[in-house]
Amino acid sequence: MTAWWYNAVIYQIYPRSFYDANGDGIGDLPGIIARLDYLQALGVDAIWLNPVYPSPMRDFGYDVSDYCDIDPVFGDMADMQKLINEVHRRGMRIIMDMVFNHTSHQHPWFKASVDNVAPFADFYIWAKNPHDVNQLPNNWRSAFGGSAWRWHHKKQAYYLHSFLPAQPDLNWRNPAVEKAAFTILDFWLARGIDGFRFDVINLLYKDQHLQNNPLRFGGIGRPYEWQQHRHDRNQPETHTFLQRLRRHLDNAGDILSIGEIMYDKYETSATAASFCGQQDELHLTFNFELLHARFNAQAMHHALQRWYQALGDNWPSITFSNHDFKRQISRLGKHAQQSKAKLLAMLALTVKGTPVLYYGEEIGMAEEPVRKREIQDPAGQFYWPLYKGRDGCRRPMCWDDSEYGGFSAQRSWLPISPACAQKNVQAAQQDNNSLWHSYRQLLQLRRQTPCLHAGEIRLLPVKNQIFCFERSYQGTCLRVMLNLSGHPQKLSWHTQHAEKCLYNNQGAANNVRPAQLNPWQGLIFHCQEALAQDVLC
Ligand code: TEU
Ligand code: CA
Repeated sequence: MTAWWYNAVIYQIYPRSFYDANGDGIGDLPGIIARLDYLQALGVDAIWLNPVYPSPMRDFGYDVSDYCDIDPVFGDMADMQKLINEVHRRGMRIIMDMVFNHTSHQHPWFKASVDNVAPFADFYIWAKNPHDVNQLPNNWRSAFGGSAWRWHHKKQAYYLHSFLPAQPDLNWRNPAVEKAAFTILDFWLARGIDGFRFDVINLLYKDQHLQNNPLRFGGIGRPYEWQQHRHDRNQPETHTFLQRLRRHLDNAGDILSIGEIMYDKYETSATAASFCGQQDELHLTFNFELLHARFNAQAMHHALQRWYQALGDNWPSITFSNHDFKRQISRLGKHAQQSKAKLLAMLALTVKGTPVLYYGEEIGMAEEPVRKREIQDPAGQFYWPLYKGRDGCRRPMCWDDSEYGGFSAQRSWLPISPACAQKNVQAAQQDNNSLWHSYRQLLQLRRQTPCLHAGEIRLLPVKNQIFCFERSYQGTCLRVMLNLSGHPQKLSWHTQHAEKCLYNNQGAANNVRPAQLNPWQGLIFHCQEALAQDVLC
């Protein structure tokens, strides 16, 4: 039996911003339930929710204070159970976010750890410099600014926080932590959850001796990036832990584990791939190299080729957006955004791998930074104006052109984007030429065409800015040709055979053997396997 996620398309929902059912300005679980029919009609197979657990919301849910409940702002356990059931009733799946590197400082474990209550005293990473208590234990830095250490007066020790001081890091060298984590997984599995997205999973283990990270001379960006993260990430123990995690989940059934691997621009997606192991660690990991790749044929080709090579027999995930990065359409340059977005949708949904889409991507929601006084993201508050934070990609979903974007009955937690008046679900559904219709058609085509989700892939050399690849499966061969340029590009296509066009992102699919591709045009053809070798796009 093939695991469910091989041929699935996952849709990421940022729950605060999807749909507000009770009119308090914040999205919630009943809101997601109310929009499941929309997602089913769009044609996605699974949803991934960012954290919805009780939380003081310093990092909007990535600071969990109880892993086995729902924050009242989103609803309650009954709403969650209803959501799980309603998702399943539609033949869809649901993935929860698991934040195991750290908890909230409000979590009872942390409070008990501070008070040295057994068995929690060593649940977190506490340290003291033996020579001088006034000195930080080492030079590690927090991703959200400043030192990664904070002095705790009551405990008379420093604790480690890789993110906010309100997010103390758990001590994974303590076996009781792993045990507690598996109990949490079991809690959600018993309620029908189909998979987990594991937050910054390569950060769980830190160097046992807390050695200083080597500096990175000439580093750019945040001071966090001015050092090599040799001792606060990617420790060998992570791999053996992930093997235990994999066995635990596989024993529980057909459960997906997809890991977020934190790596910087000095590393490649091979780092992310390494946490899939020999198909015995995570099922999938995210590849941010693809997300940051320039929008041209060569860059896409390289990024994908590197990803596939690094993965070997492991299965790829494909993603171009999430809740941490600038929205994809705004990374494509100002010119011809809609045409480029259609092409990128085609790429994401036809290359080999499990696509993970981000809410609003299907209507081309753009990045819209908020004003300084409206900033909610702690990273934006700390680094502004050097870095404006992640609010710009977390604005409420645009459902219609009404005052609050059809998202809520009142002012929302982040302002509704002014662009909602034009770009919204209702308008997109009414316009046959919209990006939304491209997504829907592609999702349908993918579902009906096993070759597009299960097929092997062969990337062809880039020529004339055309990104070209073939998918093959059980005797079927499909050739996808994408013109990633604003110019018409000639095709040197050697076959004499007329071939059936399956999809054309610029109109009807009846254009057999064209001599050229229009600017930003993408086509999918049936090809004959025997011809594959001598075909060059
Ligand atoms: O993100 C990891 C992470 O630190 C970066 O992607 C971060 O968002 C970037 O450096 C910007 O500063 C994960 C979650 O996806 C993110 O939302 C959380 O804030 C973070 O972990 C902490 O849990
Ligand atoms: Ca609400």
